[in-house]
Amino acid sequence: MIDIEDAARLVDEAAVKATAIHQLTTVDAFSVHDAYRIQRMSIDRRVQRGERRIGIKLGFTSRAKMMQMGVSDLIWGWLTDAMLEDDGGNVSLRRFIHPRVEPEVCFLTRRTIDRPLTALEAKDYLEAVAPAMEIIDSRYQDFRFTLEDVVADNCSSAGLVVGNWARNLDSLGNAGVIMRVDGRDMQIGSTAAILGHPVRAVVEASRLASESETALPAGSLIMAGAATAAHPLVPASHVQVLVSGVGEVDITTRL
Ligand code: OOG
Ligand code: MG
Repeated sequence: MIDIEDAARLVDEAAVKATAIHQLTTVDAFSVHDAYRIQRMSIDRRVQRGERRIGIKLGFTSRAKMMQMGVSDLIWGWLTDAMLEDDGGNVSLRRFIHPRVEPEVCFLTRRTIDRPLTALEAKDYLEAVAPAMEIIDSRYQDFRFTLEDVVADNCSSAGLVVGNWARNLDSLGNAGVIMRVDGRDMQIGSTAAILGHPVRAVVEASRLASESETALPAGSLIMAGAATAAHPLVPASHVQVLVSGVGEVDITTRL
């Protein structure tokens, strides 16, 4: 049987040291439920080091991502303040193993979410939306994992960049999304790829959080999941994510 505490230490240390580890499931099979226990314990370790939880992320909310990674269940993980990078900033890639970048949208909540919400209700719980990038960095060798592995590894969550907040959520249902690297459009999609409408990510977040008896305080961030496949993030590049009607966000990278 897997030792939850050992597993949490392994994924946490891999992140801290930016050194890949073998998939946990190759040693011991474990359930998705146990994977979330490992995830929670690994986040507790971060909190003990002084990091603060700032919200949650959803993963595999689009077909493009499910196909890219071969995993088809919705997953969720935690975001902490240490993961935040500045919009327009210069991001050092030293703290990552093999980072990838994804075009996303990020929601800011305005009321505590402590029960499952319907799509109609969800909008009332939201303050604003912003164009965003997620930097994912699986702690597993070759960026390969099973559903249980990736959940235990906090869903590859490693960094996020959030652009300016927009109050108008109306144009969000089918907004064009472009991820541009050094001026070239590497990924093109639509926010409709995110569960049909990104607000559904908030519905799913409310369901998943309630199932695990977690309340999301007002002012939390919810990353809706990538609208397209992820792209490798390499040093000395300029990455932009443009979401029509919402705005854009960009970073440059260095070693
Ligand atoms: C897992 C995280 C997936 C998304 O936006 O779908 C994710 C991974 O692909 O490593 O963040
Ligand atoms: Mg993501």
